[in-house]
Amino acid sequence: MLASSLLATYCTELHDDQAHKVDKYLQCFQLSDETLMDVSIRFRREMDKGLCRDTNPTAAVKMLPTFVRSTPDGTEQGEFLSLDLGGATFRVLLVKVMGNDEQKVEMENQIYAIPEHIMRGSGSEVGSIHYTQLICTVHNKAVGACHLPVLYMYEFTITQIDKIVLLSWTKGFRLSGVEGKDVVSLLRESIKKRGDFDIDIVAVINDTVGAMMTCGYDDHNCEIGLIVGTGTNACYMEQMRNLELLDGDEGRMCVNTEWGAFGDDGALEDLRTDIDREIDAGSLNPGKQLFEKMISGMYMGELVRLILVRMAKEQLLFQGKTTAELLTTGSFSTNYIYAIENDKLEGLASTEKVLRDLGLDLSLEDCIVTQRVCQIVSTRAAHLCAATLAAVLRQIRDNKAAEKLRTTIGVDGSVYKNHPEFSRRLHKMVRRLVPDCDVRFLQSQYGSGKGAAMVTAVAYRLATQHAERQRILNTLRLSRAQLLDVKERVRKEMVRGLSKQTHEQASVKMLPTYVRSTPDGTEHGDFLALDLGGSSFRVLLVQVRSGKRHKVDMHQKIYSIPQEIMQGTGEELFNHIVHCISDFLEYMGMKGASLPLGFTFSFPCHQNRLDQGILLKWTKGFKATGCEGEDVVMLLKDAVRRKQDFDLNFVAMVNDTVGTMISCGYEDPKCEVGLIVGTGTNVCYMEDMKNIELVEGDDGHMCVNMEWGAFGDSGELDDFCTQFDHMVDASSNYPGKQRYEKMISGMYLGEIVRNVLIDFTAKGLLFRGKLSERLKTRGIFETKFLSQIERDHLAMRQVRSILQHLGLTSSTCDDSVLVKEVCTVVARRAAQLCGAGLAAVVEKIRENRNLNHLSVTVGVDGAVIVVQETLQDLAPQCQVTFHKSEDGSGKGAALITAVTESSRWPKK
Ligand code: 0WK
Ligand code: 0WK
Ligand code: BGC
Ligand code: BGC
Repeated sequence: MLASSLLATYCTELHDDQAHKVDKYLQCFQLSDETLMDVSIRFRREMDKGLCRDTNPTAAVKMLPTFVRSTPDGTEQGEFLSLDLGGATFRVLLVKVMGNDEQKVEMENQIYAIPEHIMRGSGSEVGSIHYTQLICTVHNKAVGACHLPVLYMYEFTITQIDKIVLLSWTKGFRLSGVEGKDVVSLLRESIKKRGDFDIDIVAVINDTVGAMMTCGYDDHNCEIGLIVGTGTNACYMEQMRNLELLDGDEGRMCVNTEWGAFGDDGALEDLRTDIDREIDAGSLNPGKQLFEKMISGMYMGELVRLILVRMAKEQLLFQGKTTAELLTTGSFSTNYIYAIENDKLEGLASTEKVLRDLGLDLSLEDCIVTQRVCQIVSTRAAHLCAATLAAVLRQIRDNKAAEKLRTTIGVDGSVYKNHPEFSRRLHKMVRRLVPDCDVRFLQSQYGSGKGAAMVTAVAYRLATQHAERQRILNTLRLSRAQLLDVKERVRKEMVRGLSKQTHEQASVKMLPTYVRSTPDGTEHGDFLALDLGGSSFRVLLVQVRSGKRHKVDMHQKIYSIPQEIMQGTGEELFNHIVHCISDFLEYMGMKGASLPLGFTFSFPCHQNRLDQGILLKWTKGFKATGCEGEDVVMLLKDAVRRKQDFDLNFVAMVNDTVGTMISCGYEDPKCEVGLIVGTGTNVCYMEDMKNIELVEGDDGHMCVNMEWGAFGDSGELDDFCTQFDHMVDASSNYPGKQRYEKMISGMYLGEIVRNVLIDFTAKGLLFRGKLSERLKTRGIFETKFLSQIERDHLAMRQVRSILQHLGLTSSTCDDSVLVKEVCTVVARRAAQLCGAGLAAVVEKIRENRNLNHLSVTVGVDGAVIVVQETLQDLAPQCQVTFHKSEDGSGKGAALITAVTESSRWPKK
């Protein structure tokens, strides 16, 4: 034994000489940062090939989907049996997961060695009987014959979470009759053959996934799993949109990279040394798992042995002598390396012991050289692992479009755990290769068994949560029968609104507008138009030219209506309106001009003639006092008089739906319906005079402003109203009013979504049950977010940035998918309800005219939705074209003024 004092004196300079000699000899094993960066870039390319549907079949790195779509969030719970077939051992575990406040995991397990003859025997007989025997002992001891979800993990292709086809054996395994087979049914068969217990195999995962999930339970940032043990491999949470092998773009799924096969297509040929080729040639699977053979524990010791043999043969070691032991494959175990590299002096002592046990006659130099060889081989392994890990980290960073990525890697495996320097070297090189990633390495304390239990617990949690979410969302999903029912009910209310007898009680008021036809192109002149909509006030100069020059030119200015004006006194509101008109006339240099004026006023008004409108009630955000029951034309004129700044030649007042219909009718004479879906919603259409009992005369047509926003105010929609509709109504300006509008229009959709999100969060179905203060704020989830999020091509990360804007900074990718689903469901219901109402309208027009087939155009305005699909389905005999109004209804108001001026219609 070399005395330690002796060692100390000799070491330093002797050590450096020998080390230098070895460094020179093993230059090809020492990879520069540039080379490692290049390996990282090559691996990233391989990842893309594996993810891509076309190149996957030929890709060396298979990027296998795992069907694990989410990591633990701490609410998981249940009892599970876990089977963990790892590199070196087989474990059977009983895992108890206590979620929520307790948040702890209790485990009982037993570890079994896997005899060589089992590893190399035939799969069906030997393997399964052996395992089932072991399972039985744990199972019966723990729980007796009850059904417990079982986890089983190895490297194979997963087609669904419990159907597993083994791609190829790796490491020391070579059982016959298993590759290409579904290992779950093999296990089920063996258990059935035994017949003394039964287990319910719920999920099968790879050990990297187990490691990620095990660590994910304690650190929710964990989205990568790394194994450096007998074999090596990594998995990570990839964006579904990059997983071309599977359908669906939303959310994430864990991908098992199977990076052990990196290089099997020659991608590492320039870096593999002769020693690597010798290892591969002598392995169970030549040409396969080439990257693994440069890194993992099954091969590291052998790499060192082959180098020592070569150096001995080249007289660089052991005075050129070798021994039968040294020449024996596998005689230099990787465990030796852990001891040899323990620390300089102790390590040297271990080196001496290992080499003496190999029958070698040796010197201090030989020990120092051997120690250096171990260092070089294990350092290369750590650095190569860092290079491929860096590629995975960059992929995740780019997926998140994050400046700086902060993430956690769950690690397991005997090399990472037992090698004294491996983890430090790995961390250091990762930091050097991806300095913009803040990476935490979390060593798995309990092996993948716990993680495997997590997968099932998470799968159960996801399934339970999904079922609960769908149960709630189903209350917002309408069937065709329900939509047909809505159509019938709207139709019934239309008839009640038109009839003198039932008009008062009808919720849909069917207000006559005194607009008797659509423009015919003869309109001509300059007009002033005012357009008080839902979200803004416009003043327009509209120049209508008839004949050949048939066109409309417009100059307009848009003014906002501050909340305090909307909800102040009527006088303040109309003063504000007059102030804007004055500003516009100033801006247009038309102060002295007195042009005929048309006023679009988008609120329910009873009209007895075109230039008068009694406001029935305010809707949307308006609440100005002293207006309801008043003639708003008079209120405007009073305000003009108060201002004494200009005069108005008031001609017509129309609802915005009428303005929109007329505006679109100017381009498309078939436009006989006006639809607004904006802050509020409403429809008008050309009705037969004979059906409008409130107005004298049966000839011809008149446009009727349905004010359909109020449909449901007499309970017609109660059986469709959800808890969320009731919440929105209760906190609105007019509880119990405008019920249909509150299920369709822009002022309310965001609020419905916000209330659903709050309910989901309160039930722990979203945002991990953590509600942000901002989300509690009424109106914070604007409807514009809904339409943005709903937009198909909007990537999840944009959804996330909207959620971040709402103070939901810790929302996950899954949360974004769910928020998008809620937006889609709420928007779709609004579109369908609107479509059902419109189907009632166009069907009425068709029946009014005894037509089998009606072709009609609907002029549309407002910032929200399209309803084609439902309308086509519920009114198949009507061919409806939607004409988006580009110029707003102000133009319509001007055209009506023009028609009135040309006294083509009676004012009343
Ligand atoms: C412990 C895990 C097991 C994994 C093993 C890898 O529980 O699933 O396969 O680590 O390390 P090895 O046993 O190959 O060193
Ligand atoms: C633009 C029209 C206006 C109408 C508005 C509705 O010119 O008359 O009231 O659309 O959309 P909102 O402003 O409510 O989104
Ligand atoms: C297998 C992987 C496994 C890794 C670590 C490799 O040989 O192919 O599926 O994750 O070893 O155990
Ligand atoms: C009003 C209607 C208007 C609609 C669209 C509703 O709140 O009652 O008059 O047409 O909003 O702006």
